[in-house]
Amino acid sequence: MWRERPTVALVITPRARLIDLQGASVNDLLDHLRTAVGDAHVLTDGADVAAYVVDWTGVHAGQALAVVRPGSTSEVAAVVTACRAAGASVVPQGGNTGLVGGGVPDATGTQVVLSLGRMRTVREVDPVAGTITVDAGVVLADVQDAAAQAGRLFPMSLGSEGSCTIGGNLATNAGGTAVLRYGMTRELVLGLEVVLPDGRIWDGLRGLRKDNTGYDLTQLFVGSEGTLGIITGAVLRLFPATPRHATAWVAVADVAAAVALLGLAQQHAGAHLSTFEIANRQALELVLAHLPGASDPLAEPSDWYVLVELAGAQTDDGLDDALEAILTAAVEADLAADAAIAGSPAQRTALWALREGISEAQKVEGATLKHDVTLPINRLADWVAEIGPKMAATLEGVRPVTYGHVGDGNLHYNLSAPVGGDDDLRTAAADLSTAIYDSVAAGNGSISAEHGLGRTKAAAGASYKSAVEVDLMRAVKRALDPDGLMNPGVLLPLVGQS
Ligand code: FAD
Ligand code: 2HG
Ligand code: ZN
Repeated sequence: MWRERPTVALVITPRARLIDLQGASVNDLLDHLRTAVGDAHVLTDGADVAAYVVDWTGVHAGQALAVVRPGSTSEVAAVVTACRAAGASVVPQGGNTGLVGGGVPDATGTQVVLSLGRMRTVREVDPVAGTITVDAGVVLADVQDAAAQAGRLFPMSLGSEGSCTIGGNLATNAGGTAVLRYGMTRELVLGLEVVLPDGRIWDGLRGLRKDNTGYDLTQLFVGSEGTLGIITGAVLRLFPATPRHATAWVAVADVAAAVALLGLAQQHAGAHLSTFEIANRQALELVLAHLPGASDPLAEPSDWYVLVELAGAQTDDGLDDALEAILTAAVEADLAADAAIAGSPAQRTALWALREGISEAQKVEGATLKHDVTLPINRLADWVAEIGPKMAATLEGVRPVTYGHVGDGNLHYNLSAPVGGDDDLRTAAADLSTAIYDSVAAGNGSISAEHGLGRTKAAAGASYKSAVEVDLMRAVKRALDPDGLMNPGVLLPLVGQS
C-alpha cells in the first residue's frame, strides 16, 4: 500500500476557480491574450485545440479555455501576466510527448495551455566554449542537427526526439539512451531564461562552467514540470562529435546476465560505452508485429536482449575490436548466446529501430500500464524475478513488456493487457501499480526514473516521499508561485487530493 500522505502546514489552492466561464472575465482574458500574441495565436475552436488537450498516451484528455502560442519571451511574459490577473492557471506545453499527463490541461476547461511551439530559434552556437543557446521550443532533433553542423555533439537522445522540445526536456529532466555516458538533462544545461509566475523574466542565460554565487536557480527549474515557471531559453553543453559507432544486438538469458555483461562492457570499452539498453522477448515481439519492416536479427529467440553501442571520434579506430572483445568475453562467461553486429549505418539504424520502436508498438497493441522505475543495478535482476509472479497473480495473462536503460538501473516495466482484456487491465491498474511501487520503494528505488510525476503520479510521488521532502517541495512551490497558478495538480497533488 502507498504510505499515508504527509500532512502539510500550508494549503495552496489554485485561483483558477475564480473564473466564471460564462462571464465577462473570460472574454476580457481572451482579449488580453489576443493583444499579447495576435489573434491568430489564440486558439479556442474545438478542432484547433484538439491536439493540445490530449497527451501522447491518450490517457489524459482535458479541456482548455484557450491555447496560446506566443512567439517570444516577452510575449510569454505578457500571457502569464494576463492569466495571473484573471486568476487563470497556465499549462506549459512543448512537443506534447510527455508520458505522465503533465503537459495537458485538466477537465475543468478553465486552464490556458501555453504552447512554446512557435519559439524555435537556435540563438547561438559556440563550438569552442562548447555551448548552444536555444529557444525552449526548439525540437530536440534540431538541436542535435545544429550541434552536428558545428562539428559537435548534443548527446541527448530520445525516441521522441523528432517532436519533443528542449523546454519539455528540461522541465521533465529527460533521460534517454545516452545517460550512461553523458547524464540526464540536468547535466547538460548551463543556464536558463525563465518567465516567472508573476510575469517577470529571469535571465540566467550564462554559459559559465564555474559559478559559485549562491543557490543554483537553474537546477531548481530542471525537472519542475511547468510548476515553477516557463522556460523560454537555455544554454546547453556540447561535446566532441562521435561519428564512429560499433553496435550489437545481443541475446542474453536474463537480467542478471545483462547486468554482468554491462560490467564486461565497462571494463573493455571504458568511456566509449555510450548505450546499454535491455528489452525482453515480449517487447521485441510487439515491435516485430507492429513496426513495418522490422525483422529479428537473430536466428533463435531469446528471453532477453541487450543493445550495446560504443561511440568514438573519427580517430578512434579500436571500437570494433573492443566490441568484439566484449562479445567474446561474454560468450566465454556464458552471458551471451548470440549477437548481431551492425556492419553498416543501415544495419545500425535497423537495430536501433527495434529498441526505439517499443513504445509505439505497445501503444498499437492496446491498453498499456506504464511504470518507469529505477533500482540499484545490483537489485534489478531479483526485482524482475519477484515482480512477475505478483503481476500474474493480480491479473492472469497480463504481459510485462520490460525494457529500458539497464545501464542506468532504469526499467520501463510496462504492462500490456491480456489478449482481448483491455478493460481487465484498467480495472486491475491500481492494484498492479501499487504492488510495483511498493516493491520499488522497499528496494530503495524511484517510481519515476525519467518521465517525471505529471498528473499520473503526483499523488504517488508525494506518498513515497518523506514528510520533510514534501514540505520542502511545497515551500519552494509557495515561494515562486504563491497563487498556485502554474500547472496545478502536476508534480505535487492539489491539497486534499490523493
Ligand atoms: P511536453 O510533453 O509538452 O511537456 C512535458 C512537461 O514539461 C509538462 O509538465 C509541461 O507542462 C512541461 N513543459 C513543457 N515545456 C515547458 C517549458 N518550456 N517550460 C516549463 N515547462 C514546460 N522521456 C525520457 O526521459 N526518456 C526517453 O527515452 C523517452 N522516450 C520517449 C519515447 C517516446 C516514443 C515518447 C512518446 C516519449 C518519450 N519520452 C522519453 C517522454 C518525453 O518525450 C519527454 O518527457 C520529453 O522531455 C517531453 O518533452 P515535450 O517537449 O514533449 O514536453
Ligand atoms: C523509452 O525509453 C522511453 O523508450 C519511453 O522512455 C518509455 O513508453 C515508455 O514507457
Ligand atoms: Zn526511457
